[in-house]
Amino acid sequence: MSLDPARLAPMANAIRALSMDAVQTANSGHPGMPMGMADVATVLFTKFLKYDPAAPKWADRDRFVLSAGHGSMLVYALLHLSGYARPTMDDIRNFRQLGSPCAGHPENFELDAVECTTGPLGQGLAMGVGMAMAERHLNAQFGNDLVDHRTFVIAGDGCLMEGINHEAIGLAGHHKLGRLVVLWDDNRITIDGDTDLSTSEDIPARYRATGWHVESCDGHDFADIERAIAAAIADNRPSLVACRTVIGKGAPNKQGGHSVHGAPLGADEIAAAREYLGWSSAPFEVPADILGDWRSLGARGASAHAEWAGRLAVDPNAAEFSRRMAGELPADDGIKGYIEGINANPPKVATRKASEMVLEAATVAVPELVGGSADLTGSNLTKTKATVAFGADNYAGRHVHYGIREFGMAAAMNGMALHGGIIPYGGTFLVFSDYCRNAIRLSALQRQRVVYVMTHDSIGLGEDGPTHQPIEHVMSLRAMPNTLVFRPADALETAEAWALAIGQKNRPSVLALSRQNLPPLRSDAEMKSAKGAYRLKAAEGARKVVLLATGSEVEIALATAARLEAEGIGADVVSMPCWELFDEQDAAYRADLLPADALKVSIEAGVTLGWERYVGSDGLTIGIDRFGASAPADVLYRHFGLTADAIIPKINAKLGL
Ligand SMILES: Cc1ncc(C[n+]2csc(CCOP(=O)(O)OP(=O)(O)O)c2C)c(N)n1
Ligand SMILES: [Mg+2]
Repeated sequence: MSLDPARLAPMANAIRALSMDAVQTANSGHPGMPMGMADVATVLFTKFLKYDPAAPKWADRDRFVLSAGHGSMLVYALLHLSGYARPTMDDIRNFRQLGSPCAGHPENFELDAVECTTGPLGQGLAMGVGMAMAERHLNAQFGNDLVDHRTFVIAGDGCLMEGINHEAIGLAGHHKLGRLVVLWDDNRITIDGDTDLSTSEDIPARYRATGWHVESCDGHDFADIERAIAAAIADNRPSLVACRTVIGKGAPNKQGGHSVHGAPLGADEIAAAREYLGWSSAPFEVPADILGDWRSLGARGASAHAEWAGRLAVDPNAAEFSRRMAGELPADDGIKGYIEGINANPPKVATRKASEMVLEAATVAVPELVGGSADLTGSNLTKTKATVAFGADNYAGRHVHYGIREFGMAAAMNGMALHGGIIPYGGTFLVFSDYCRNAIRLSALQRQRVVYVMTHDSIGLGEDGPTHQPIEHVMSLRAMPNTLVFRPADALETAEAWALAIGQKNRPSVLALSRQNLPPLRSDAEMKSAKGAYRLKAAEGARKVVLLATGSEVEIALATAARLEAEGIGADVVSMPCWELFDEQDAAYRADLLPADALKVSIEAGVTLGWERYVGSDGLTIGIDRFGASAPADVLYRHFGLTADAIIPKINAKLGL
């Protein structure tokens, strides 16, 4: 179809009408961004984007990310108009209401065609970078016949102003992700007012300096938009297209001002907008000819999809490609065999080292594992022999040097997981999980399999001191829904944690790993960590105490139990590598580990807040409720009372002995 403005303008106005009417009906939402970007989005969807509304998950579709997630009505309108089964017009009528997939912000788990959940500004663009990395990686592995698509992002001033933008575009520029195109809604308005209230940055200059190609266009001139996007696609660098737009375009009295950002236009202004746009249809009605234009353009993608399916059918790697894209692990993840090896000869190593050892096996057996580290590769031990560096000269590489960009790394990993075909894992120090915390939260909210390798997990890291010693981190990550937090106690539990983490199709895992060496505590083939907690040692004398511990403190619990037994006090030791999995066990299993008639004592080198859940209000919590200190690890363990010597008197006091 030609880009005859006479036909494109009403198509864009359909987006404007649906957006203003849905926000008005909900009495809540953001009309300004969808109305302002309606023209750009119409050109993108009608002229450039490769998609098939009948197959929203087609592997080789272009990815479209609405990073400015507050403008969610833009994507809902686009999907409906172009012919996706959902959202229906009723879904749009129920915008922002309970049960409607047209949620306040786009949610990947509500609509198949929503590529990622956006709203936390900046992260959509950063996930787009991960999607573009995934595309190049899989292209390098499977070739142009199967993987040959682009990632388009619509981002607002806010997305570009956030700190994560710096990290994300640095990665994209460095890796020359030429298939990434960011359409910037350059409306010079944010919530507070004009952007000159808060910024005087030369954004195009910053992008150019970071290795990007920059175009600009009049975001309300269809031909100019087409020219700019075509130029962006033609360039082999990632591209920013500055689309100069008027926020709320079409609302004659309010457009261009910040009042249209996030509030309904009101009945009078909506009537004025209908007049101004020449839009006479009732709310939620789109004239048949305009809908017909949208639908016929949407249907275009079916042939590209069919051609791709034809190529897949004869491709020698079809089965492997389909397996990876479906997120199914290979029959052998390499970990079972590895566990047999360490059980025969249990190593005394730090759990970060144990993680590297199991990854050596897993990265050979599971080619979709793509690792990385935020410049702590030698500390996090994420790189294996099978995983060489990813880069513009080798997109097939499987280890990403993310640089010192924790947030950018985590968001990119989300993008890779969402893209499909990759199980991303990446490392930093646990204490810096705060730097990427909102992206971990988005892994969980988006139900994505991302594995966070968070090493140096306690005061056990020693001399680097309190800035580097996690205290509240393990517990605060446990507070995050749909997230598994593992704190393994030895090499075997670390291997089990990895097997469990990569087996989770719909949630992220955080592995909290020690810097210091830990002795082997168990050697058996039963995957005991799968239950989240298990009895490592049963009381020999009459049981009076149950010690609950994780990670490096399980060793201390065992030493404490031995001393108690010597005094005639029977004590169980329960290793508890993953609270969340334990909480999923049946009541009988949980009650058996946490008997009512014993004193329950938790030992963990972190905040005690939360352990009451298991030890009860009359239990004992041993931990650290203050910041750490700089000293060798063994000195710190004594200083903070995490030794059998310090713990025994507290238990005796509780028992009234
Ligand atoms: C990380 C984050 N901080 C703050 C917000 C709240 N917020 C939503 S939209 C917005 C302003 C965004 O401005 P811009 O991107 O220019 O959008 P426009 O007003 O042009 O639609 C803010 C501060 C958010 N969603 N995410
Ligand atoms: Mg703006």
